[in-house]
Amino acid sequence: MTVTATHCPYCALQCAMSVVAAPQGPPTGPAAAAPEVAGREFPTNRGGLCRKGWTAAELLGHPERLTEPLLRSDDGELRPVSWDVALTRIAAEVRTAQDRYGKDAVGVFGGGGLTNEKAYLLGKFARVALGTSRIDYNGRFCMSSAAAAANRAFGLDRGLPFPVADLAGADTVLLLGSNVAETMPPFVQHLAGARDAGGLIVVDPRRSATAALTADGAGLHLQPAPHTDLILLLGLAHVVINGGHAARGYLTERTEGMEDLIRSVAPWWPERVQAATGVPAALLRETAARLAHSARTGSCYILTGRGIEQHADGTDTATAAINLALLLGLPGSARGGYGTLTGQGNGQGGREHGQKADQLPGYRKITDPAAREHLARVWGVPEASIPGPGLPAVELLASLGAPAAEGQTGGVRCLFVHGANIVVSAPDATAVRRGLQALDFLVVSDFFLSETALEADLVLPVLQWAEEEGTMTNLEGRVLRRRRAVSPPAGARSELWILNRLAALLDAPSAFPEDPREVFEELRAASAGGPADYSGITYERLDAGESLHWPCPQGPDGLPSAGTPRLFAERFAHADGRARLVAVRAAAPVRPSGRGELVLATGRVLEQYQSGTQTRRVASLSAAQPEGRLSLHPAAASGLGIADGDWVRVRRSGEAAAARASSAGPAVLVRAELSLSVRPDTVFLPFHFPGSAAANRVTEARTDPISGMPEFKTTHVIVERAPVQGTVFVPAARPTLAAAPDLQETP
Ligand SMILES: Nc1nc2c(c(=O)[nH]1)N[C@H]1C(S)=C(S)[C@@H](COP(=O)(O)OP(=O)(O)OC[C@H]3O[C@@H](n4cnc5c(=O)[nH]c(N)nc54)[C@H](O)[C@@H]3O)O[C@H]1N2
Ligand SMILES: Nc1nc2c(c(=O)[nH]1)N[C@H]1C(S)=C(S)[C@@H](COP(=O)(O)OP(=O)(O)OC[C@H]3O[C@@H](n4cnc5c(=O)[nH]c(N)nc54)[C@H](O)[C@@H]3O)O[C@H]1N2
Ligand code: SF4
Ligand SMILES: [Mo]
Repeated sequence: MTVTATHCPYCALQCAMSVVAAPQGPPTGPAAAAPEVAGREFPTNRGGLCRKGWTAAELLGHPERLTEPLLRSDDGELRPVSWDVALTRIAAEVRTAQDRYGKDAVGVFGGGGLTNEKAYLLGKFARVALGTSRIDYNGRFCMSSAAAAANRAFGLDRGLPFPVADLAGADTVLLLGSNVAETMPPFVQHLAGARDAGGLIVVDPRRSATAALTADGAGLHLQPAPHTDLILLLGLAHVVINGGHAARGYLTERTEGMEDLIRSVAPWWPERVQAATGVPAALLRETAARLAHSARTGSCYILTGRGIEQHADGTDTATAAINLALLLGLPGSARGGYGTLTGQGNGQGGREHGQKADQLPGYRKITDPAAREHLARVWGVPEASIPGPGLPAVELLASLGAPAAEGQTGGVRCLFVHGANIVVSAPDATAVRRGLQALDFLVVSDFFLSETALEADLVLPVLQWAEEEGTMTNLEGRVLRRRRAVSPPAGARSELWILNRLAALLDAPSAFPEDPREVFEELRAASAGGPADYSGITYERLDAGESLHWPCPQGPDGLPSAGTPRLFAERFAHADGRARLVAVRAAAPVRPSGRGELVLATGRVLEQYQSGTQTRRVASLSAAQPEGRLSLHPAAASGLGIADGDWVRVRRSGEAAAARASSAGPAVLVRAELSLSVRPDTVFLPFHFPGSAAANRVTEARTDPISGMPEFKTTHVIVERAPVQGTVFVPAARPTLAAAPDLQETP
């Protein structure tokens, strides 16, 4: 057996694991023992893994694994074809679409799970081989609000500007809209210090597993009405300022914008905040006092998750959290800090190397002339040939298949999807599926037949985590090596190989190496001098076990830096070195009308990951969470005549649906689970399940004007009892060459 040191395929904690596998052989075949994983010592997980990590080896050699390209034939079925046929067909479709409608008729949708090498080459492929501006990725649904807020406050966005292990010394941690106990279980050990000191403060409308960690004197749970965090944060800032707890010296020395900030929080005294959020004024005061005391005498951190970021005002809400941290003097100090908990495995690296519509590698802006010149040099192409900014994900998806007159650019007509399952995970998913069906050609690269792949004209089988080499950048901005532990099945190909072949067929004017190490060498040069500078990082240094956080420049003396575990100690990244307090204002909260309306919040459960393509195929995980269930408070349920286990229909409430009649999706049909963990005015549904259980059938494509983040966390809905007929759809059902059957309601 061989033992390979690598990291988990799933989330941004990137827990270290060893894969134990039979040497060289493919993981299938009766003779070879199935690969296994074990936790490995590492600062983020300290040997621990969660249930998803422990069972990750089941993805290797899985019977549903794709091993041949599949092309939709005239009868509508997906049928195996050779790689030659597949690639030649793609090149022809790209040429046809671009000749007819212009370069931007071809689009690319990437993912935050791709390695740095794949993300980088995909961005280059779009700009250089396709010449299109139309590229964006699922990180838009994930980190874009927190990123936009950090960029405007600090001049730089690295999720955690400090190593996770620093939290060990914290006596107070304010965790806003993050459920780490289910979304990053090994992370909980880093909260032990704060819990012991009674200082874990969780803000979540639900009594989540993480909120429950505050029990028995370990801390406080603030349970605001959904989508009122901005007001809550303005209220906390109000109390800190009025109580004389603002870090005056720090603010004068290191920040700009205090005057405006004071004015913006003045209208939010605790009793008014209580009326808007439901959080008692006394609890607000207690929280502010605790934070202020800890910031002065101990160690205090403020961390945010998707619960406050995935809103149509997510950038402003994340900004309000940063403002509070700055008021307390935390960012860049030895007394604590602020950070956001990045979600996807390479959610950090994936947002740095050019998959984003407005971005070039190294976290450079695509509109910056110097950045364009630099990339033009690295790529060996004229600067003018690099397209300008494209469309953020929701707009890109809204443009799919939009008609255009001959010779004019309309919407995207031909789309490449790499590492996202948008039929399940994008807002207003019914409209997204319609958009995919309106395309002239859809190419999906995946290793399983995801719900999005089921819509494709061509599916390309690619490599998964333990079959490939590359790098990932975790939630701390630490660059890690992903290593090949097993041989891929014959027939599957790496995405680097695919992009290399397609670039050649499209006569691309630059090289597209297929060797990950070579791609990383190019990425080093491409990122050099940018905010996310990787030029001092090499596979050799990573393989030697060095811990390297970006920025890690190659110094002028030729000596690489030791990386930057902690940012902002001396200065922030704005030209003048100072952070910006950006005054933000809250709109009046929109409460459910009371006419049977409830607020739907969506999110995650421990055993399922994202759209579920992977975890729904792991037996023990899908046994633990076989279907999406709607958490409903017993008081709300009895008013609606709903009992535990009843089937319920969830649809957008009348007004919202009528206003957007064209996009009003069909209802969600799931079973209700009565639970005291949700407020009586709120229901919760995980988004991991497809078909009639898909939460995103009812979410709307309403976005934050700054970040383009969709409003995933609040949708006003009507919930009714719904007798259903037909077999219960078991998501892990196989074979999967047919679409998941929708449940039918009895007439
Ligand atoms: N098991 C599992 N783990 C995962 C993932 C997964 O799919 N499954 N995905 C990974 C990824 S990509 C991400 S982005 C992270 C996400 O990790 P988290 O941010 O922890 O996950 P969510 O469940 O989306 O949301 C967190 C909490 O926000 C709360 N919430 C909802 N609305 C509001 C609100 O208005 N205000 C406040 N304060 N809270 C609210 C929800 O009740 C929920 O408990 O998880 C990563 N880890
Ligand atoms: N309602 C609601 N919707 C949400 C959210 C929410 O909280 N509520 N959260 C949002 C968030 S934070 C996120 S991150 C998104 C995630 O949503 P998705 O983008 O759908 O994420 P995944 O399910 O991880 O999809 C990744 C797909 O790519 C495949 N894949 C994995 N690795 C690779 C690779 O290396 N190459 C290729 N080609 N394919 C690969 C997987 O098999 C899977 O089919 O969902 C968003 N949608
Ligand atoms: S916490 Fe995240 S990285 Fe760690 S084992 Fe679980 S899914 Fe994998
Ligand atoms: Mo995410």
